Amino acid sequence: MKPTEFIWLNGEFVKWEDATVHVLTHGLHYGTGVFEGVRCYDTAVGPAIFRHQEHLDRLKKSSDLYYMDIPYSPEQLRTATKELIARNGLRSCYIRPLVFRGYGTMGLFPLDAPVDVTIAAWEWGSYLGDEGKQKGVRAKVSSWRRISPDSLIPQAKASGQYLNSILAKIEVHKAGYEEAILLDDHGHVNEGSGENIFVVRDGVIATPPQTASILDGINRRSAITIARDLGYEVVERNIARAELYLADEVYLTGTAAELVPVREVDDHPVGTGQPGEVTRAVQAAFEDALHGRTERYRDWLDVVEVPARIS
Ligand code: PPE
Repeated sequence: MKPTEFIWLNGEFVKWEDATVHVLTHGLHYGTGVFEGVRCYDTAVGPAIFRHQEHLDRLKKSSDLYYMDIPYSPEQLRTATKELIARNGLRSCYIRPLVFRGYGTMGLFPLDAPVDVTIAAWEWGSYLGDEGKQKGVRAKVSSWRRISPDSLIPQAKASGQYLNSILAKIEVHKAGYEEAILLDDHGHVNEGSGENIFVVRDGVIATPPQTASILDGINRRSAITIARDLGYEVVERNIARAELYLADEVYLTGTAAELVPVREVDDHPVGTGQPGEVTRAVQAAFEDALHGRTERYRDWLDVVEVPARIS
């Protein structure tokens, strides 16, 4: 991780190394936090945050679902994020807002614990590697099922819920694969450990529906819009595990990962074993949108005003 100068913590810009918490912080013990992963790109109109408002809205919804009142409005967080990027002199970065139960009480009743908020931003390259983005990654179906809606809230981006993704990630990593694919409690294909999933068969793109236990990915939505704008048919439906092996193409989307082709699942090559035509077309248009190169998706960008450097 490449440190920057400042982190925003409860309304103030503090030095990176001073953004610390007490060891008895509630969220550290019970995972009582919600977060976002957001990216900012260096575009022709300046550093621009991709679909910032949607990320702020999801942060608010995740917080509400876990009964945490964020003591700042989405607009205040939006302004703070932009100022953080400018103050750190960043042009492109990954942004991590986190809302968590802080220090003061212990035990499972959390409503008396304070709610702390922090935003960090730093340069973070390709999540699954540059080569993965180009040539595709090798994935394995994890033996861990995606969290069930009977036990947690899959649509919330909550810290504690990520222990599920972490178990899946460790399992496949130890087995020599780059990414995990999780099935849901019905045995349907659900997600990657930190990405939504798309399967292409006979030119039609399919992705698990909102009624599955997916995280409602912002890049999932963008990739659906882009694929439809390119003229592809996109359907939201349940996907059987075997379809991963029979698919012509498979790809993943997420903020950290962006759009990554999957070239193998469980040692079966996907299609030709190389990123296919549909994946390449959607990936190229998606990259253009992220980097602000497409007028049509210009309103997905929240441009950061960078002050002239004072020397
Ligand atoms: N599913 C999960 C479980 C998930 O964590 C993410 C994002 C997605 C789908 C895609 O959502 P979206 O980014 O809105 O398109 N994962 C974040 C955290 C990754 C991490 O390692 O931390 C991310 O990509 O920022």
